[in-house]
Amino acid sequence: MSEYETILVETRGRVGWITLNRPEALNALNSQVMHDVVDAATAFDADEGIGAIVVTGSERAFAAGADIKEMEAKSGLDMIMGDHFGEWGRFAAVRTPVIAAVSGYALGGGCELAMMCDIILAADTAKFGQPEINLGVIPGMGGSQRLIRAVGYYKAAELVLTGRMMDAAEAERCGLASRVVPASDLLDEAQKTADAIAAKSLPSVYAAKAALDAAMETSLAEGLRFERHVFAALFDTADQKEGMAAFREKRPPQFTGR
Ligand code: CO8
Repeated sequence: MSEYETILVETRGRVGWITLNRPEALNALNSQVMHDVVDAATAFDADEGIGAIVVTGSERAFAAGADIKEMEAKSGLDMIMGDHFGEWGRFAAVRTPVIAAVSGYALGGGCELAMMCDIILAADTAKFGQPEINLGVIPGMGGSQRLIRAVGYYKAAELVLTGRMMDAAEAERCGLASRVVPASDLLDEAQKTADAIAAKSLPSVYAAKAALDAAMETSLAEGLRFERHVFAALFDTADQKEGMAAFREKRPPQFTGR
């Protein structure tokens, strides 16, 4: 895999790691970070040897938002015509499950990047927020939409309208963080969680993620229909036969991703 300017990329077992690496700007998400993260994530997504992806930052900051200095001088037309930040949609669309391992600040675009992931593991030092209102704007990478789906209208409205930060315990209580762990354990826990996912049957993992995504995007009736079709389709995989035979034979399954 090629070298990147703003991220570090490595593979640990069947897990692809993307570490945001702009310490001088608390990992603020400029266009280069977006290109790098999207490129690395889509490359991992295309690799059958990768069963899960972890995105993380530094101890001090997962990401302190979109890069304010890059955006400051732009006009509304620049933002629309340049499709500024539009590429993040390709990150949200990867089929491989993505774990955000969040330590320190996850603000604005940083919180929104975490919410594009499937699991948010938070260090006890994590701080989440949508402070764009303090800059005279609003969330622009999904914050007003995904936060409501995660925590409900009233909590999301309070955070988006006041710009208040919440700590990891509050984020877990309200359903934004999947789990909170001591900061010193964050990366190990992320690897363990990713290993557990990567050990499953790849077709069923993709199907589970697609069904979960459908729940966020469609009506209950449509989502249930989608789930039923995908559930049925998995019965044509070798891994379904292997998984159920292994249960009957009281042994661990040997999945092949077929
Ligand atoms: N952008 C650019 N630079 C940043 C950012 C940022 N978001 N956050 C921090 N930095 C820089 C600082 O400017 C500083 O650099 P320098 O030393 O050169 O001045 C360096 O990082 C360290 O930051 P601080 O000195 O401020 O560190 P503190 O520990 O004092 O404070 C905070 C940490 C509280 C995180 C503070 O840096 C802060 O408030 N940052 C901004 C948080 C914010 O407002 N985020 C939202 C940004 S807007 C956004 O995300 C919109 C997303 C949608 C866009 C979609 C467009 C279509």
